[in-house]
Amino acid sequence: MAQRVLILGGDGYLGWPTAMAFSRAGHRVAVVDNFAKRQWELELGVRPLFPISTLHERARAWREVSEREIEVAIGDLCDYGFVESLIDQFRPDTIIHYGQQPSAPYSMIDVRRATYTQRNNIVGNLNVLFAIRDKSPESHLIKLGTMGEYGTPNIDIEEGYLTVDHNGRSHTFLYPKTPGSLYHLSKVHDSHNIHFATRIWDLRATELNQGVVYGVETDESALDPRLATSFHYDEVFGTALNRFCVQAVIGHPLTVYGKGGQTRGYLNIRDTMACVQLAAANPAEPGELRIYNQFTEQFTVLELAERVKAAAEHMGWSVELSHAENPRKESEEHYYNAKHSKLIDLGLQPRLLNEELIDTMLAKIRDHASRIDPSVLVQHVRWVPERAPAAKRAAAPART
Ligand code: USQ
Repeated sequence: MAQRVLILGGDGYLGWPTAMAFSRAGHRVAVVDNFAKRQWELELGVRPLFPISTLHERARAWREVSEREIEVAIGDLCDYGFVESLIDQFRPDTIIHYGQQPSAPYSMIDVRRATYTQRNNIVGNLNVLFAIRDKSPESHLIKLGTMGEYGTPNIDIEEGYLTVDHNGRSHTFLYPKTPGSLYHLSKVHDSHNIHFATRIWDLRATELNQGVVYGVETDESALDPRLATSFHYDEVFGTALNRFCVQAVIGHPLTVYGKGGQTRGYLNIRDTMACVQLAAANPAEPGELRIYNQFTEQFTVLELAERVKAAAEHMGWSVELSHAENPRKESEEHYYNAKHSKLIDLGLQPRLLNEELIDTMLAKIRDHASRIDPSVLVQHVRWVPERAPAAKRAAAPART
């Protein structure tokens, strides 16, 4: 059934392709953005690999290509008046919330970026929850969470909840979180706020705890260069596999951080489109927070780099791996077993990572190789600031 779908963060890597996918499926779609991502790009001196049109140009191009409309609204989710009137006027059946600062390294640059990330993400999300409560309580919120909320605990990761037996009694809690960056922590706070809103106000919400997304295009973005998605490969906004593919194309050693045993869930950007559509077609009930772990396979970063190296070598390129010093503080060898069956049960048919898929990525990236700026591959964002060498630190006076 056709829905009214409001996409927050509709100018981004996932938001814009999601808008086109829902529009093509016959839904009425509106996108919202404040262009913050374009501002962060300017601030850090990076840009997406493929040339990206303005949001209005993208919407016009979509109209030409598909003969369908994507409505555009510009505004900041931290401005409650804007969010309230938007939701009041559009009365969405489904709200898909991508409108957040999405980079772990960005949140770890300094206190300004850390507080900005948490304020922007948490306040924006709370504004959305209040506006749904007061203006459109039947709307189903689909919130992009992240697998990184769980961290890498030494037990199996369940889909959202954990039942704890304690002193002969039992209770089901949100799964305990041990995230590895201040960005991931902002999403943990969001999860608690959404859980609260479903428990106390009977809102309906689905949280998609998504793994690391890779891929250069979706079925819709491939229709016309003006519909391209904003693919990043720099240290701050690029994700692991996307970065390794760009590095392979220009002969830069693949930057495996530390030992490379860091295991994460991964999924193709086309599967993100499929998962979000499944979540919209199967809304949560009032008072319910559904949580899906949204990834299709898990890899260590070393396995990912080796796969890219093998694919590139079959194309006749020589590729090296560099075990660069890890700029992050994270376990480089650990247990990882995250459940992810609920979206499969709803009908997801995963597109698994194979050599053909990596070849397609490498070929498309090679076509834009002249736009690659090698200087942004390593930007020296560190989780723990480097300390001055001991000799330079003033010696503490000895106790007597
Ligand atoms: N890594 C490398 N070399 C690189 C880049 C990354 O070894 O050049 C490692 C990282 O240290 C980490 C793993 O690869 O262990 C994944 O890093 P990433 O940068 O691909 O992804 P991450 O920072 O975890 O964040 C990304 C998205 C974020 C989303 C998250 C899903 O930027 O928005 O929430 O993936 S998840 O990782 O499951 O939390």
